[in-house]
Amino acid sequence: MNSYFKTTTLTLAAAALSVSIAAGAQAREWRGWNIHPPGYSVSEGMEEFARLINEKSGGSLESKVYHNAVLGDQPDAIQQVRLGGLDWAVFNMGPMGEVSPSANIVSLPFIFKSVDAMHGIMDGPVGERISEGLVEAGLQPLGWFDSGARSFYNTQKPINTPDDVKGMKFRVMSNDLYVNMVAALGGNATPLPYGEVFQSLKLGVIDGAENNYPSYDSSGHFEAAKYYSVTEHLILPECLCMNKALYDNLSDDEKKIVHEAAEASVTLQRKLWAEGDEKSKAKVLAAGIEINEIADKTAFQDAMKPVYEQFLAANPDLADLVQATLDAQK
Ligand code: BDP
Repeated sequence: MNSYFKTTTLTLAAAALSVSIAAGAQAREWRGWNIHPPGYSVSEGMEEFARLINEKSGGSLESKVYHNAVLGDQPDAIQQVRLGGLDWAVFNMGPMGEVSPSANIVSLPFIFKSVDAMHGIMDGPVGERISEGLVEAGLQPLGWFDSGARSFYNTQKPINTPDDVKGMKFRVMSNDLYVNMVAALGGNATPLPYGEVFQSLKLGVIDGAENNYPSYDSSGHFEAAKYYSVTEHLILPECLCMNKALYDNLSDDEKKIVHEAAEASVTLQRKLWAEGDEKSKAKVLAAGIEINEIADKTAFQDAMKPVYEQFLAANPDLADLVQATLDAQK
């Protein structure tokens, strides 16, 4: 080997090494937290986000989804994404109320008349204020996923009126508003991690819980609690979001990639959500679940008055936002 060739080869090898080191250093894997199993609409949407980030950046950004809450329970994961221990996630807006008071607007029972109304609100000025609150809490929202409407289910009987809830014990997500919500119906609520609900239903530690059809299905809760009563008391969006500092440090091109990936993943998730909602309802019905519709929900809505009053007394600065949300649906 002549010396010119040798030097050139060495130089090229060194250059290749430094490129790969640089790429390696840049492409620190962004860990995405997910509570759901693979195949669930949220999981598919997140996979799409990660795939597009990797693809559009040509590998200079790298992202991966960790399903089934293997990186921790939701309230902890929210703290982790705020602090940068985790990089991104899809969080239900329920437990987000604990880190940002304005996020709690969506957790006021019956505040949205329909999923469409919720979308309209989240895409408008109220959604903007909620996003600002999350940004202040260290979370950069990138898009809103669907999670339909939540209803009560239990091991004992159909719920038709608030009276039927009296004395029953329900699991709720981590948020005081939900404890107050169940109390206002005469029941008891206990916040429990999602992963503990099935066993708690089986053991009779709780009588019921509340969720949408796809989660009632994928969690297997329908096998333990066969009475599903369509109260639709909460219509909660879910937030595709990332650590704010991580987002702020991205270049404009990288931010563009992140936003494009988020937009595509939201579109996919919402489509899969609509399909999955129907499929799960059909599946639990076929499994022998008893579903009761509640034609007139007025009694449930009226019972929520003290929940609103308590919330507004504790958060007087959010009164205009609550009013704007209600007015926008008149
Ligand atoms: C599901 C949400 C998930 C929640 C879960 C729960 O998608 O984020 O953690 O409900 O009830 O519908 O905890």
